[in-house]
Amino acid sequence: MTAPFLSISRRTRSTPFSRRVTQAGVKAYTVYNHMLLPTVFNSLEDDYFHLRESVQIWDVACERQVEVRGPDAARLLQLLTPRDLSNMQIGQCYYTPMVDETGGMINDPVTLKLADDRYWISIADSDLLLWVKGLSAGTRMDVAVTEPDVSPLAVQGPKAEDVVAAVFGERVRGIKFFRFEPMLLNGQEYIVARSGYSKQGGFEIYLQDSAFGEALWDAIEEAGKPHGIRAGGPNLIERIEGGLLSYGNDMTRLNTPHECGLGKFCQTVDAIGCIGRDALIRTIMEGPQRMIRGLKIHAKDLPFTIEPWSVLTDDGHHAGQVTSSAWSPRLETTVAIAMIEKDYWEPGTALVVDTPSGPRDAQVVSLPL
Ligand code: THG
Repeated sequence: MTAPFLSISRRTRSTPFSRRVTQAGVKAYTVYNHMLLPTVFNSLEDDYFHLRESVQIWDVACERQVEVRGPDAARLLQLLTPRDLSNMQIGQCYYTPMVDETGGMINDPVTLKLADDRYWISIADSDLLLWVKGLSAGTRMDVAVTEPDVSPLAVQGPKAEDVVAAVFGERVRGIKFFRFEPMLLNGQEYIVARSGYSKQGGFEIYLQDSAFGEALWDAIEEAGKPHGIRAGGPNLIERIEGGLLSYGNDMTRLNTPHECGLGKFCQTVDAIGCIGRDALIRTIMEGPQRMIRGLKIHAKDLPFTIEPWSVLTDDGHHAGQVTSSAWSPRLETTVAIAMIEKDYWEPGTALVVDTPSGPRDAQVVSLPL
């Protein structure tokens, strides 16, 4: 059976790097924030090993920025998240669960504080711009909410620091995890952050003018040549092993941040002003009924499906659902992210996954693997 392919049009927005991605031989895309996101270049497994050993350049322009600018910017940001932003410094990135008035996850972006009155919300795949514009208009806050011409380009992998230092200078080595600095290259300003959607280390470079996208790509590729740089993208195997969640896959509006294991990024009681605060405080009192866990599924070559797979106990009780899975060529097992009910979420618990190939034994594990 040949896999279906994606019809690309103007609605599947291209990026400032799309021509370079095509030239690099992209084999598969997904759509993220209505924009193309490359997922495979050689093969998922080959890309995975290369990412862990070398360095890759990723077109993650689909991580769109929602810019909030104006005197009420900090107040509007705190309305969106149960993470306490009161001590956030300029130059910091915060992983920020964002919730609606029921405490349900709306997005899990990285927020950058550029100035006391200016933030970028680097969003996952949901139309956060509309929610933020709606809240800002409805509460009559004094802010401008826009999607600026900003496109992140990620450099990920163990050699990333050498590559980014070769382009932007030795100063990048001093940037701490989840911090950023504005840096100049040929007269253009770029925001250089130590962050990215992999556990292999690296940077995200925020391009602020699409016209310079290919020049930036080329400078990184050139500097990366001695290190064996290749084009890549967020890798399904690597991100499951790393426990990095994918909004829309592993969590939806039906989940609280606590169910998503993001409780450590919430200070709900202190997050005064957060729209979901009352609802979340109620659910914190009850305690989460299910939580994100890793699973090792004892099976190979499981087919691709769209619907989550049911997780059961060996006597057939509902125990949860698998939301992401992939064969790990390193661990030689299928690794998965699953939402597991409270009675079964202890690591080591033996469960059964109802896969499209039939029932398969599985074990709850903690992430990262
Ligand atoms: N970078 C940027 N924007 C993004 C992503 C990104 N927007 C979409 C998506 N990714 C948002 N989701 C995540 C999920 C996990 C992390 C970042 C964004 C992440 N988590 C680390 C972890 O869990 O180990 C560290 C979090 C921390 O300690 O603060 O990096 O990747 N620009």
